[in-house]
Formats: sequence, C-alpha cells, structure tokens
Amino acid sequence: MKLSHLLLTAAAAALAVQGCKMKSTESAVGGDAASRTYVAPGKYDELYNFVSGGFSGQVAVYGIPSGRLLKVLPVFSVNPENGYGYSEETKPMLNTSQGFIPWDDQHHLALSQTNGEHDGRWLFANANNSPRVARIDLKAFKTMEIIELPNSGGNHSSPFLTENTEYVIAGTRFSVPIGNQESALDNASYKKNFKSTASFINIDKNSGHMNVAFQIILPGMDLDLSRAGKGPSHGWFFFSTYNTEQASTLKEVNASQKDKDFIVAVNWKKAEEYVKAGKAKKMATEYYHNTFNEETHSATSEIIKEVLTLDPTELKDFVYLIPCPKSPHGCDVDPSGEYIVGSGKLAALIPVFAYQKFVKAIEDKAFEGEYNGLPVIKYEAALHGEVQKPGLGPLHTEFDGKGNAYTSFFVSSEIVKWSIKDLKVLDRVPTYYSIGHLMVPGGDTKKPYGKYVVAYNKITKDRFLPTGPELAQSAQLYSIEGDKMQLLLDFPTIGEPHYAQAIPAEKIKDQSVKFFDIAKNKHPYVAAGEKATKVERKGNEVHVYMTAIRSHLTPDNIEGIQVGDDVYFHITNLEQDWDIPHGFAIKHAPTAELLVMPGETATLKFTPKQTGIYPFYCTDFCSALHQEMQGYMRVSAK
Ligand code: CUK
Ligand code: CUA
Repeated sequence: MKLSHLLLTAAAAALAVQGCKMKSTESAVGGDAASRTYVAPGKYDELYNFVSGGFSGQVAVYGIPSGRLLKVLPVFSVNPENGYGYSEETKPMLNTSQGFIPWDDQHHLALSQTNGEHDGRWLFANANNSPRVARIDLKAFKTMEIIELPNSGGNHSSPFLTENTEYVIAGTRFSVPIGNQESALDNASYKKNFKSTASFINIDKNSGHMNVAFQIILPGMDLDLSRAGKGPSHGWFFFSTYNTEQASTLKEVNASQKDKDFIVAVNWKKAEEYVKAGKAKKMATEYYHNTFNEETHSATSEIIKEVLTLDPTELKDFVYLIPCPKSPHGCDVDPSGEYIVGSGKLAALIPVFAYQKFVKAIEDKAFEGEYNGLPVIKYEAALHGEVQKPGLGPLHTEFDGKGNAYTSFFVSSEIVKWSIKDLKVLDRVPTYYSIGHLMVPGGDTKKPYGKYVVAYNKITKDRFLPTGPELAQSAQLYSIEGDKMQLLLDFPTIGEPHYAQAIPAEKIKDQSVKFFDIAKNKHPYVAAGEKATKVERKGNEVHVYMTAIRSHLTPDNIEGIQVGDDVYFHITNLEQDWDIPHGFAIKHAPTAELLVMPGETATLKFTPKQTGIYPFYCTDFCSALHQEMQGYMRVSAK
C-alpha cells in the first residue's frame, strides 16, 4: 500500500511542521449537539443519506441528523437476507462477460440531477473491481439496472454525472490494454499498450435506461476522480490523474516522480458532435447490460457486442490537460461552475482553476507542450490561485453554496473550510480519524442544501465499543450553519464508506412505493390468487406456483418430488398493503431465503439430494399466525 504508507510516514512530520493542535473531542462537540441530532421516536429524519458500502458492495441508507441506519440496498453483492443474487429473478443482475460475479467494491454515488439539482429519481453507483455502473430506483429503493464497461480496469472515476443527467461518466483507474489484450509489465510496455478510458453512459430521460454512448480512449495515466462542469462550464468534464509517469509499478519512486500530474478536461459536447458526425470508430467487444423489469419482476441480461470509441489524439480539440500538483485525487467543481478544485494527495496546497481562464488559455493557445499527443495548458494560465498550507493530504472538496469550500485531509485528519474567492482558510475541525470523503448535502450540485458536512473516516480506533480487530466504520456529522464547524454526532456505517449523497426527505419520501399492484404482475409464474396455485412437472423440472398471504402458504403439502428434481418455488405475495413482505425458506436449500414484497413474485430453485420430508416456512414475522405459515415437501427416491 504505497500511498497510505507514504502518507502515514509523512503524517507525524506533517503534524509537527503544521503545529496542528488536535483539540479534544469534547471541546469540538457543539453544546447543543444532542438536541440537534435527536429525532424523537416516531419522527422522521430531515435528510436521506445514501452512503457507498465500499467492500460490502452495497449501498446503505441513513437518516440525517440521527445517523440511524434505514436500509441496506443490495447492488453489487449477493444478499442472502432477501435473496438478491440468489432468486432466479435477480441472478441475471450480477451477470458479466466473465460470468456471474457475486461481489464488488462500491465507492461513489450520484443522485440524478435536473438543472444541476438533485431530483430524487435515481441513484447511480459504481463497481470498482469488475467495472460496472448500477442504477437504483428511488421509488422502490431497488437496483434496476447494471451495465458493464468494456476496456476498463478499476472503475473508480465513476459514476459522476452531468447537470441534467444526460450522461453518467465512468473513468478507468487502472489503465489496461484495450480489448483484453495481454502485455509485458514494464514501463515501456505500459506507455505503448495501456490506455485509460472515459465511458459516457447515456441516460434515457424517461426510463433512466443506460447505454454506453461512446468511450474516449486516452493515454494510460490512471483516471482517479471526476466531476462535470455546471452552469457556464456545462459541456465539460474534468478528471484527475495520478500516474502521468506511465509507470507499470507504482512504488513511490515511480508514480510520484513528477511535480505535477494532470486534470483531464473533456469537452463532451464536442465529443458528442464527433459521434453524431460519424467520426467514432466501432470496436468489437462484449459486455453485459442487465435490466430488472418492473412488470415481470424479473431481470434479463443482454449482451452488447460493439462500442464506439473516440481517439482525442486524432480528433483534435476536445481533450486538454491542466497540470495539477502531485498525484491529485479529488477533482471538484464549485456550485457556480466557475472553479475547479484539484487535490494533490502529496501536495501542501490546493490548486483552484478558473473555468474562464481555462477557456481563454485554449483560445490564446497558452500551451506548455504536449503529452502523448494531447495539448497541455500552462498551469498559471488556468490557475485561479492556490490555498496555501491548508493541511496535509487533501482528498476531496464539497461546497455550501455560500462561497465556501470544505476539503478533507487524510494525513492531518481534519476538515478545512476555506473561501473560494480569496482562498483563505477560515476554519478547521479534527476528524476521528483520517477522513476520506466528505459530503455536504447537495454539495456537488448548483444549489447545495448545506447545513451539515459529514466525514467518512478511514480509521475508527476508540470511537465505539471495541468489537475485536475489526471495528465498525465511522461517519461524523458536523454543523456548518455557523462560522465555525461543530461536531454533532458519530455514527457507525457498514462496509467502508467512500462518497455519499444526501437529499431532503421531501424529495423522496412521498413517492415511495408501498406495494406492487398484483393485477399488473406479469411474472410468467405468477399465481395471482390461491386458485391459481399448482404444482407442474416438466420432465426433471417441477414448478410450484405458491402464494403467501397472512397466514398461510398455498400449497402447503407438496408430494411427488423425486431426488435430483429441480424444484422451482415461485412465491407470489398476495398482500396489497405496506410493509407486509413474506419470506420463504426450505430446509437444506443451499442458497438463501426469499423475501417477497407485496404484489411481487420471486423464485427459489432447490434440488433436493436426499429422500425425506423438507419443512418450509415464512421467515418474516408477518402476523399473529406467522408461525402457521409453514408446510412440507415430500421427496421420494427416483
Ligand atoms: S476514493 Cu475513497 S477516499 Cu475510492 Cu472516492 Cu477518495
Ligand atoms: Cu408470512 Cu410470516
């Protein structure tokens, strides 16, 4: 772990140099913190906080300001708790060109936007390891779509979106050779064969459906994070890079040689024109697009065999590089769309670029040279200014819409508030400990909600009761209403949280789906009433059309099954009421349970290996007669 090693060794020295006074927690906690985070029993939180689940592969939903966990949304990892990835209906969601993949690493989230503001329709999430992007529907809080990205390795700079959700953009963190080619692993081969790709995923305005519109093939340099321009800079997209040395091994000596890496500025409107004009190249490939159908309550996979690519070294004038000090990580655009903040992890300053100056620099051809065929703008020509000595290890920046920026500092473990206009540090608060991302509700939009900043920390040591070597992950809520930031609350999170999003509750809560209309259920194996239940044999396959309603499962005695039969239990939940799921589990099924929502049909496949009697039951305590929701399956010898 090169970076963390480097940063941690730098930490002690850094703190000494800085004379950073670590205040005690007590003095940093606001006096009225309890009343400001207390949400009385029966009351709702003010905001939904969607938090990436890191290596859990899922997304967690918390209430703010209470920090209460409201839901874990399964996205990229199987979830035996509700059958996601185990039921026949959801298995296709995790299909990829390399087969079924039951896990991933989830880092960033983006709420859909209209006119640069969160609209509460969808949430997009990245899979970092096996490059994919998911769309979650916020009416039903359900993963509806997962699209795989070809020509990508480490889908980290993802998903970030344009101000009207025209595109979700995904950049490769690990440059790889295009088209699954192999290559020797040395610097010369990296330079020659490795490429970074930026995928532009088009989003259908009405359905939200994703489609890889085109990919920009860039020289290998490892895209790390990114943001779309907004307002005046709408039409541009900015990525940070950290391996412009093009080293195949990132041992310290290699990747941090250079004084500056780049921010890659992409004029996506121009790229769009090139695509429309037929200038993109068709490339044969293979990737999966998995969609969950609301009417059949089932997912299907589609295999796509072609992708359009643009080469910015051939088609000029839509990709420019801005030098940015020392291995930038975060790359953030302020609410006005005028300023682009780079955060060099190894730099002791924060460079802020001005969009107008950047545009002028292109007009004036204020270039310092080329990098692998791409024009490099002069640092000073695009620079608005630098925040001097802000702290150590700057990572990410969010905004409050009042002209202030909040940057997280991993090494000096703090949030620093500074003024965008005059680049003065205004305030700093310690985080416990080593903050990664931070999030101001709406802080990435044109109109931040402000009020709070939440720190998502990398180290939890001593914040919660010890639970062995592995501690819960830690988030911290601060008030940013006054001039000084105030710590209000610690709350534990699942997985490892990276980026998060938050949105006022009103934008989501009233549209929440309470149950699915059974009359509209078009599942091929639905039993829309108890009369439609049956057991059907087709050779080796047995299909059980079963219904669940308080308080029985129908049929509840199943005979005629033989060892080795593939038994499909299709459970339709007949309830038409809120919060009445029924569960289904059968003895020795080596998969998971099903948790079937009202009006939905879900299927568990089970192949019994032994003769005997197999009890099955409802797992969700649904009524006074919940215990009576049970039955038996008899399995005979072949
Ligand atoms: S990364 Cu986690 S702290 Cu993957 Cu956005 Cu910066
Ligand atoms: Cu249905 Cu318990």
